Amino acid sequence: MDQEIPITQIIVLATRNTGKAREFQDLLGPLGYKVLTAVQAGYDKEPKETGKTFRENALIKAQSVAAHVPHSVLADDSGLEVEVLNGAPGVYSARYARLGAKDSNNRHKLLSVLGDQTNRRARFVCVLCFLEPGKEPQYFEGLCPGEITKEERGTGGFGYDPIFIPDGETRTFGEMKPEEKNPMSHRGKAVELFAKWLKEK
Ligand code: ITT
Repeated sequence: MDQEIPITQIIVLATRNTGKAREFQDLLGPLGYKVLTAVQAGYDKEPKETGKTFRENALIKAQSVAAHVPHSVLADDSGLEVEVLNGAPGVYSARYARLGAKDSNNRHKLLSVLGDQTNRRARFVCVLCFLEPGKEPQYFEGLCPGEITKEERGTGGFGYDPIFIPDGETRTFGEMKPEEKNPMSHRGKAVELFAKWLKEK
């Protein structure tokens, strides 16, 4: 039962993105931590992501939740950087089509901006910020390079998954099962570093 779990064993996720939350449950559950979303921990506000870097935004999100819960908090700021677009949409990935856009709007916008462009190189970036009460923030970063497709393929995952093929694969993330995507994704790699740090501390 929740009451029996020491407070240090609980990690609160500072995200309102259900796709991310699902992946964190899969990735962190096996490490023995009880993972709660901010909403489950009793906090349901969303901070303004005013940072210019993934790191700044991850810290903003972690601090906003940490101020309201007595647990360790993990925030994720992530996005897609496209080479011919000089790294766009980057930190604006969630609001590429417009503020409050649906994932499908963002994907359609990217496919139409790229058109027949032959250089379709891109990479996913994930920066995690872990905040323990009274301690300095810790950051962990993961990258996943790949290519943008010309059309959507698959319905798995979230965000840009149906139009992203990671290097070394022929299928999009949208065509993969979570257990296939997670170990090679930007988030999976960042969590791997985080898990190593947790084990060593
Ligand atoms: P929170 O801030 O509440 O965590 P968010 O969706 O606004 O949710 P971000 O600001 O970090 O989060 O935006 C990340 C966007 O980048 C996300 O909405 C997706 O469009 C995209 N993205 C990040 N990781 C992804 C992944 O694993 N697969 C597909 N798209 C991803």
